[in-house]
Formats: sequence, C-alpha cells, structure tokens
Amino acid sequence: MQMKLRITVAAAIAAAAGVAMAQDMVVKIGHVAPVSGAQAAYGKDNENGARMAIEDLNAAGVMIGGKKVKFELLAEDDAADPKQGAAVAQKLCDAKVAGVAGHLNSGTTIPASKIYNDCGIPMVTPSATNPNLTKPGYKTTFRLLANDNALGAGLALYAADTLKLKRIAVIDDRTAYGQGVADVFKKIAASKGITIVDEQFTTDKSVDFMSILTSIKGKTPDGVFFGGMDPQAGPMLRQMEQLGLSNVKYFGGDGICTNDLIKQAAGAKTLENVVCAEGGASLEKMPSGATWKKRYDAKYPGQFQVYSPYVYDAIHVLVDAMKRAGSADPKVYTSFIGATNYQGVTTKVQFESNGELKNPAMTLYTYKAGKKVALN
Ligand code: ABU
Repeated sequence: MQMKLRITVAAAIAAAAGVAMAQDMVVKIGHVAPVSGAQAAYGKDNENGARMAIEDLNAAGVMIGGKKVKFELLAEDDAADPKQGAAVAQKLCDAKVAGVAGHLNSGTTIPASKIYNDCGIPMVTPSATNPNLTKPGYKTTFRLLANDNALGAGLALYAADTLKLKRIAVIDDRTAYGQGVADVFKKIAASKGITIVDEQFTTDKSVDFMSILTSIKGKTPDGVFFGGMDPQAGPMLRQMEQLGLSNVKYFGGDGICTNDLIKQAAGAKTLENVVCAEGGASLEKMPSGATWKKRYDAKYPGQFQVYSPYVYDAIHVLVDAMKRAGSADPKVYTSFIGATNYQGVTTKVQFESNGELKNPAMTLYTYKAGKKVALN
C-alpha cells in the first residue's frame, strides 16, 4: 500500500513537472565557430562562453512576454571555412533559431551575415573583426568588439610612435581577416613614415614559412606584421628564431593574441617580440572580467583563449532585446537590438546605427616569461 502511494505521488510530481515544462517557451539560440581543425582552440573557447551564457540564463529563469523561457543552444562547427559557414548558417535559419552568436572568423561571418539577413535572424559576432561585415548595412548584423580599422591602426601607431620602427615586412594569410588587418596596418604605417620593405603571402593552413622568412630576412626589417591566426604565428615565431630574426618585433591583431600562441611558439624566445592588439579591454579592466574569468576557469580549466566573454555577452544582448520586446520572435525583437544599453561582462553594450559597437576599447599585449601581458 505504502509502495503504491509512493508511486502515485511520484507520478503526480512528474505529471506536474511535465505540465510546467510544457508551459515553458523554448527559445533556440545558434552558435557557430570552428571547433574542428587548426582553429579549434578558439572555437571551443567561444562555444564554452555560449554554454555558460545559456546555463546562467536558464538558472536565472528568464521571462519573456509573461512566459518562462528555456533556452537551447544549437552549436555548429564551420571549421573556419566560408562554404561550411554558409551551410551551417542556412541550417540555423531552417532550424528557426531566434538569434545567432557568431561566427568566429570574418571569412565565415561575412557570407553568413547575408544568409541570416535574408532569413530575418539577428547575429552578433563576438570576434569577426573585418570592417566589411557592417558595410551592407543589414539590420540583423551586430559586432561586439572593435574592428580591424582600430586594431591595424593601433599597432601601426605603436610601431611608429613608441617603438620608432622604420622598416617593416608584412605577411598575410589571404583570409578576409588576415588580408584586411594587414592592409590597414600597411596604410597607417606608411602614413607614419614606415617603409614596407617586403610583402609576402601564406595561407591559413600553412606551417612552413622558411622561404618567405628568408626573403624577408634579406630586406633587414626591424619588424614583421602578420595578418592571420595563431596556428601560423606560432610556427612562424619558431622559424624566425631559427633564421636569426631574433630581434625583430612581431605584430599581429587579435587572431594571434591568444593563450594558445604560447603553446604554438613552443619556447621560441621570439614570443617576447610579439605586440598584438585586441578589440576590447583587458579582462582586468572589463566591468566584471576577473569574476567572470574565475567562473569560466572553474568550468573549463585551461581552455580560455580570447573571445569567450564576448560570446557570453552576445547571447545576453540577444536575450536582453527579447525581454525588452516581450517576444523571442526575430520579426518582433530584432529592431530592439539597436537600442541595446546592456551592462555586459566586457563592456556597456550600445550599438552604432550600422551594428558596430559604440566606443570600443583596444588593448595591446605582449608576452613576458611565457605569459600574455597587457601593455595599456
Ligand atoms: N578577429 C580575428 C579572428 C576572427 C576574424 O576576424 O577572422
């Protein structure tokens, strides 16, 4: 009898929970980054930021339009490949996600932004920095950090005004990001009287740079700028050391400004020649960066790279707009994103009319004793 009663009570609780769950509105949010291939460390860090945001929002119990919401993350891998990026963007449109945090790379984000715009889904990139992203003026495209106009210029000004360099060689990986940031750097460096002594090109798959570095060595530069990512920058630093380019400064944007660069450089002393730029404040200077990072490290030890706090904020920005609109329907809430005034982990988020972040910060870093340290 007692056993039967226990079963009945359990069934009643389950039924009640079932009713409550049925009343919850499920809102799907997409996330896209390369979680396979050479750039997987960035992608996993980004996806961790997305998972942490979804967990926090579900734990907090968000109400939208009077309904309790359960958020679901649809995490996709674009392998940093523009074609795969377009395919997963279409997949997320077909899955009717309410919004997307991503993509990670400019080369995938720019084509994907058109697909999201065509299907009416807003996207907030936490990391793609090519300025061309916001040029079409889509009302569905937002960026949470400074773009490469700021990064390339900041690095060129530092090379000219602080380091007083005169001769810089430029390499880029021919991606939308690498080429774009290198072009900005070259233009501003030249305007400051720096001679671009050599220009070389590689790819985002290459790991042998001996031939282009040998050419560069012949031009006796006092600096090298690399437009690309850390799977190339690390081996390049090792090969610069092997070729005796040990006193040559090495510049790059946020793509090389990672914790993984330390691992990729594998003990090369040239790591200490690096000056790299990120389009936001350092974690220490972010409004709640230090506290957030402690929580992240407890959940995902040793996986932090660069952009996870921006992904965390990107998802909160989407949800903040849904709350203000009283709807998770992109047709209703997308126009509310432009009016965001959200205190995030990374900054107080407000957008320009073209979807760029208002007043983004920029931080320069170097590496000392195997640690990434801010210069400003
Ligand atoms: N911002 C550097 C890495 C991502 C990208 O823009 O391609």
